[in-house]
This record gives sequence, C-alpha cells and structure tokens, in this order.
Amino acid sequence: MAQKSLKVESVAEAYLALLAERGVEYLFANAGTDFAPIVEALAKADAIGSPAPKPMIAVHENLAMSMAHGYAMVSGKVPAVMVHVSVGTANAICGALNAARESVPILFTAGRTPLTEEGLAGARDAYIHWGQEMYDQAGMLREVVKWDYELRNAEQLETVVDRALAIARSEPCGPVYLTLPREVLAAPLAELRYQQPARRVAAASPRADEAALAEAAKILAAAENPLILTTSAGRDPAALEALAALAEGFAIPVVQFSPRHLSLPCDHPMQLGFNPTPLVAEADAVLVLESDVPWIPSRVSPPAHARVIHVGLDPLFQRYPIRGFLCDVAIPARVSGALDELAHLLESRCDKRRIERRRARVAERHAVLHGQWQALRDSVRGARPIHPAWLSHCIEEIKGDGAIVVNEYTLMQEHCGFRRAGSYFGSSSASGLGWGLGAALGAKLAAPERLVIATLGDGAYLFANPVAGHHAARLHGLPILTIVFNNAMWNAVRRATLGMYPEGAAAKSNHPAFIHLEALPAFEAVCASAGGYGERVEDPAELPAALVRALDAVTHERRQALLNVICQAPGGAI
Ligand SMILES: Cc1ncc(C[n+]2csc(CCOP(=O)(O)OP(=O)(O)O)c2C)c(N)n1
Ligand SMILES: [Mg+2]
Repeated sequence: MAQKSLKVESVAEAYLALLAERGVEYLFANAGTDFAPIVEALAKADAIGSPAPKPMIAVHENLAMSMAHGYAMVSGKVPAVMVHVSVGTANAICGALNAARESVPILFTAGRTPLTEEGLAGARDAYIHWGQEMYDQAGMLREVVKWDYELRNAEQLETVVDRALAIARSEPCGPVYLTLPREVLAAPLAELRYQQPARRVAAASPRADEAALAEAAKILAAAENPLILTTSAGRDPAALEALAALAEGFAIPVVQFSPRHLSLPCDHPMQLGFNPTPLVAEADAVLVLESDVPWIPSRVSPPAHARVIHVGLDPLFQRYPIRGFLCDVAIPARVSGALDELAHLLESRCDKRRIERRRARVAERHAVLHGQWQALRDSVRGARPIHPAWLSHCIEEIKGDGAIVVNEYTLMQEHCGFRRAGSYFGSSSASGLGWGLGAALGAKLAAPERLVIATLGDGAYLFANPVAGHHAARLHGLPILTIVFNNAMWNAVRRATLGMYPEGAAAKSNHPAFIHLEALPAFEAVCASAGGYGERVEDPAELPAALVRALDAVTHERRQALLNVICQAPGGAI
C-alpha cells in the first residue's frame, strides 16, 4: 500500500492521471465547451509525459458508447466515456441502455454547464451556457446507471473515482455516470495524492449457496428430461468449458436462446440449437443460466410439474420491472463456479443408465436438427436474392476460429458456428439499434491482432451512424470487416406485423408503411469514402470470392472493408 503523489496544475489533470493509474486506458469522447480543462490537461499530459487515458474521438455519442461497450466486453477493462453536458448525455443514453442490460462496466461521464455566471475560472462565457443547464442532468438516465454523482471538489476526487469504478466493476457490472462541472475541472491544484493500488476495490463475485445448489442437484438428478437454457453463460469465459463438461457428463441438452455470448461450442453433442420452444414443452427440469428471457411464455412454458432453477449473477434480473418466469430455486453465482460444483454434486446422485438413454435420445435430435440446417443451406445456396443462411454459412467458411463476430440481428448462428469463448457477441437485450458497428470497432481496439467482423442488418447499419463509424475506423486504425445483410427493410417490423395480423390489411398490401427501406445509399461507397474496401454482392456464387477479397483488404492492406450483400427476407408475404 503506497501513498503516491503527482505534481499537477488543475483538478482536470489530477482526474485524468488518476483514471490512468486506475487502469482506464481509453477516454472515448465527443466534446463541447465543457471540455476546455480536459483538452488543456490532455495536452499537458502529452507534453510532459504524465499519465492519462488515450483520447479517442467519436463524432457521435452513440458511437462513443458503443465503442466503449465493445472494448469493455472484449478486454474486461473499464473504459471512460465523456460527452458534452445535457445534450451529449441525451445522445448517449441508447448506448447506456444497451450497456446496462448487458452488465458492461463503463465510466460514463459528462461535463456540466458552468455553474457560475462569472468570477471563477471556467465560469460561463458562451451563449449556450444558460440553455444547456438542467435541474437534474443525471435524472435522464438515473434509471439506467448503477450510480451517479457529481464531482464537487478536488478533496473528494480519489473517493469519487474509486467508488465509480468499484461500483461499475462489481457484479452485475454496469455503467455509472459522473458529471464534471467546468469550474471544478478548471480549479487549480498543485498535487494529486493518492493510494496505489486503490483502497476501494470492487466486490468479489458471489459464490453459490450450498443448500440451494444441493436442491438444484436433487432436481436435476431426478429429472428424466432436464434442459439447460442460456443466453449469456459465456460472458464468464470459464463457463464455456464448465457447461460443456456438465452437459456432456450428464447428457443434458442445451439451447442458447437469443445468445449474446457463446456458451457452448457449435459442435458439442448436447447443442440443440437456438429455439427453446419444443424442448421447454417436454422438460421436467429446467436449468436457466444467465438468461433474462429463457423462453417466450406466450408460446410455451415448462409443464406444471417441471422444476425450474435459475443461476446467474442476478438470477432474478432485479432491474427488470416485470419478469414472471417460474423459478423454484434461484442461485446468485458466477456460472462457471456454480456449474463445477453442480457437476460434483450430480456425480454421486445420477442414475448412469438413465443418462445413457437420454444421451441416445439427444443424439437423435441433434442429428435431425443439424440435418435440417444442412438441408436448408443446400436448398438456398443458389438463391437470389441471397439467403441469409447461405451468407451466414459463407462467413463461417472464411472467418477462422480466432475471429470475433459482433452481430446486430442478422447472422444465423445455426449456419455459422463458433467454438471459442469470446468469439461471438450479440446485441443487448435492450436492443437499442446502432450498436454493432461501434461495438466491433471497440472489440478491434481491445484485440488488434484478431479479425473482427460486424454482421449487421441494413437497418442496424444505418442506425449506427455509418459515416461516423467508418471515420472512427480510419482515424483510429481499426480495420474491421462489416457485412451488411441488406434486405432493404426492417424485417423485424414486418415479422411483428404479420405475427399480429397474419390475414390483415398490411399482409395483403404491396407497400405497408414503415417496413420497406427504399432508395438506400450504396453502403459500399460509404465505406470506400473513408478509405475502405467496399463491394456490393448480389450473386450467391460470387459471395465466397467477395468475402476473400474483403478479408484480404482487412488483413493484408489493414484497411476496413464492407460487403453490401443484397439479401432476401425469408418468412412471410410482404
Ligand atoms: C433505437 C431503436 N429504434 C428502433 C428499434 C426497433 N427495431 C427493432 S429491429 C428493427 C429493424 C432492424 O432492421 P435490420 O437491421 O435491417 O434487420 P431486419 O429486421 O431487416 O432483419 C427496428 C427498427 C430498435 N430496436 N432500436
Ligand atoms: Mg433489414
């Protein structure tokens, strides 16, 4: 435990130095007049070589948040984001919602309009300094973040920064929000004194309660048809192996519903796909691992006699207003540890013959399911417009095991397999569109040696503010491959309409409102305009070669690339 000190001239310098000392490597930012002391402090840090996070410009706040999100989810470190007062915060909230629901730790900060009208250094000196002030700037997002506060003076700096980071890093992790008034940042300060390492650390993750685990083991051992459902077990990298071992050892099938992380390798014998509906209906015990929505109750629910166990860092998802999934045992725990202990408990309780009978049944289902997927791929490989299953399969063929894929909606995982922990990331359950492009850039920043692919719908791409995204890729030297599944529509809106009104007027209309996206710009030219490689692909036979060309630009020329793949939207008439 050491008391350290650093010569500084302002609170802003001390603040930035402390962030760097606490391991915050990057400050993703979109600036305004509130940034003057930060700009000054960064220039000084640069000139004299004092510690500071690396500044990363993003020309839209949603991009800054998405880049920070992608960086945090791949690196496991906490990034800082800073935006311009009330208005910048407003633009960033969609990104904060995404990060909050995915438990992604971000130190989200914003300037405050100068509080004083004259007198102090940093006091108001521009027209906007009145209109941008709010009574409660943090009120806009208090429901979203885990904690918010305003830095009021230099004396509290270390406590405030350490508390912000400790709360962001304590499970379930998530964004915290700190406002930084201009006068406070500009205030003179001669020395930063701080403890290194920090004396206010994050809370350790919870370990499963023994009695609750024993109850869970009893339920699973007694079941004929147990089922594991997960969305994000793989957020804990050790969970992939633990889940693979438990599922295989006790022949329990696994469905990854709406996965945001890879939780089980695609070729695992217990991998039964991505649709829980048929299996939930037959299960007599369900083990839900890190899943906010394990099934859709209006479609299916476990039979009344089935017992349901939920395991996760917050198995009740306490920040969700309503969530009524049946739950007989709820175990707050890191999934990998809980699964290891559960496997140990099951070892002595299970009936080996029953397990082997089940293994044979699951193998049959596995073969049928994988056969159906293969048959679909075979039937659509020549389809024009290109079928998303064929595109997904072609991506699997080129990506290699080391790639990171960031998917906003459109990649079909049954046709594009993943094996390694941390190789797949899906969009947040908050589903704030416009995340994928920025998140892929942040992932590349965290893992520059790995191939990073963003798979996006045409809608998701447009929401991402593509000019800003391609600019960031070029400016920060982040050569990613973006693949747009361009069906020229918001198919999600179409599917929702057909689902509610299968025989309705919209289903019969040639041109229902708010579904088709006509007159789309040439996405490949948008990427090319930022120095990237761009290509439009319409011919399914040409797709593998186009992917190789794009990959070559990314890996050999170290240029970003985009394939604008003209796709069909399967399922439904309009
Ligand atoms: C910020 C935001 N606005 C609107 C929506 C509603 N929404 C969900 S999916 C979707 C369409 C996505 O289009 P695209 O990416 O092209 O995928 P597709 O539905 O065509 O497969 C929309 C508009 C949203 N999720 N987030
Ligand atoms: Mg679309």
